[in-house]
Amino acid sequence: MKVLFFNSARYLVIGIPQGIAVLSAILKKAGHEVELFDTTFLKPKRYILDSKKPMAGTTVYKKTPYTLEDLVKDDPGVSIEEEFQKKIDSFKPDLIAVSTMTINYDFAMRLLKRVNRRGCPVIMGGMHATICPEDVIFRDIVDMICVGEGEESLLELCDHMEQGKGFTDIPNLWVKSKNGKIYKNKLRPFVDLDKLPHPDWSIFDQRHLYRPFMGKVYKGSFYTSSRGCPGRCTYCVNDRLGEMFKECGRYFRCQKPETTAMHLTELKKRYGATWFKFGDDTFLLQPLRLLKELRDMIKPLNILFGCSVRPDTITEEKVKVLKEMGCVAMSIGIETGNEEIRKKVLNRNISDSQIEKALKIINDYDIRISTFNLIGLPGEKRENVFETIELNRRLNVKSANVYVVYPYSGTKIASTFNIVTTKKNGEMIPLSEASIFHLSKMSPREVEALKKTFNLYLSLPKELWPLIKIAEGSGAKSNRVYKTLLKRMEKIV
Ligand code: B12
Ligand code: SF4
Repeated sequence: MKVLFFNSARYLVIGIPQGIAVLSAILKKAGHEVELFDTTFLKPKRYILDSKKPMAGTTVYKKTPYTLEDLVKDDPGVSIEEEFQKKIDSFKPDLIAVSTMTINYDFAMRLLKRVNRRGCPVIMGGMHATICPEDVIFRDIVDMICVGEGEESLLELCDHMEQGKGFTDIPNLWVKSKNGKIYKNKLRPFVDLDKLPHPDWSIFDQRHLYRPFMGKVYKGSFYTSSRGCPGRCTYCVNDRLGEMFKECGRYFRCQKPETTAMHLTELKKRYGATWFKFGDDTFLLQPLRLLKELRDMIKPLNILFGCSVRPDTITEEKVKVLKEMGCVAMSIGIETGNEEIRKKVLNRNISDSQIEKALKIINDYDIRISTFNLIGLPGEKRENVFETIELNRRLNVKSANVYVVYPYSGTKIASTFNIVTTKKNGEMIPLSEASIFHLSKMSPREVEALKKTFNLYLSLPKELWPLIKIAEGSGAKSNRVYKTLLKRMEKIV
């Protein structure tokens, strides 16, 4: 069977999607032929860098000897649909296997509609198909979807298709028959994470491995050693997923240290990867005992890595073990500096003092911290955003990611506030326009202005705050002031 994976990423949003990497490895191992159509490095004709409204607030990083833009500067602008058509015509796939998060879904659908698939069926999997299966299966272009994990289901589907067997009853798949009937099959138990093969990075453009860190460039990408999160934060899909998959096994599971170590060793050997970002939702949920075993196994590899953590999982012992293992960066969700909003609105039962204690430990071990912050939260006022800024300042945070909360389908926030995230034409309201949901007590304009200037308020001395206030505006003077302040901020980083 010939399977064409389709990664519908935005231009230059790099990082190897682990879903495709693992599924490709499984199919190849079983003798199927795999190719990839990936939009990450296809420079759209008439592409203007930075012309789009940003999704996140401005952050600045240490300069590296070369940038991702340098790596793509000689690439010609292309018509993405023509490239897709060429790929279909040359490879002649028996199945197109699409993987998307919600954010990439519309783009994938648009492209699929514009090409002639020569009758090739389409299966869609990934976070969007999992969380919104009803919406996806009713699209004409989609023949099947995978709800949840795809390792066993996609392999079974390909085997059945190749052998000419029926495939309407494969667990985790919803299948549309020729007469339009939809078979919604039961869910299967979670896969055994220790039986997974090494992720297949070979089908990807190797520029995905570009990893700048603190002024140097390394090679590497994502690796996930656990799946699931027991948290029930109201803005996160895990709240819904935990419920959906409760009969499939323990929702949070982790790989044995020897499996993780074996895969990292192989990825270093095959692709020269020395910098990994663990994609685990909350890396330190793993017990100390397992972390110590992992440390002992991967220390000789001499790799550097980053991971995402929740403040309430931080202990000095765990951070020490991670440091010894090669941890150089941690992303940590503060979300808001207002404890009441954090606890009541976001359902994160984490106090300011827990956050402060956690960050102090991480700082003490000289691990670079980047915080995740949300603004535009339900009921939030301007002064609450400043509580978030002040908390980050108190903790001496140098790198803060700030997003306007987006009420994804399937999250508690979306259901509580009856939010529909699609426009009349069926396409999704982009992330960069999240402020129009108007959940906070601020105007969308003010939320956008604070997103833009959050890091200026965080990094620059308070004497400059009146100027930053001017930079919040959108006129010519505000833009001039904004650019000057941005330059000041770049000097500090
Ligand atoms: C790593 C990661 C990233 C990375 C890398 C993305 C990439 N290229 O893969 C980066 C940092 C770039 C990223 C960015 C963002 N991310 Co992110 N990310 C993750 C994370 C932590 C892990 C994903 C992962 O690799 N999982 C492991 C693999 C094995 O699982 P999987 O992809 O789901 O694949 C399995 C199944 O879904 C299925 N499957 C997948 N594809 C297919 C295809 C077929 C055909 C079949 C049959 C099956 C199948 O089989 C796979 C194996 O079981 C998830 C959290 C999570 N738990 O999933 C969030 C997550 C996917 N991200 C999320 C979000 C919101 C974002 C951002 C929008 C954040 C932001 N505000 O900027 C950006 C968007 C970037 C962009 N512009 O495209 C949300 C998505 C919500 C949604 N409704 O889509 C998640 C779920 C986080 C969360 N808890 O809310 N992200
Ligand atoms: S802790 Fe993070 S991954 Fe877990 S539910 Fe909350 S936001 Fe989602």
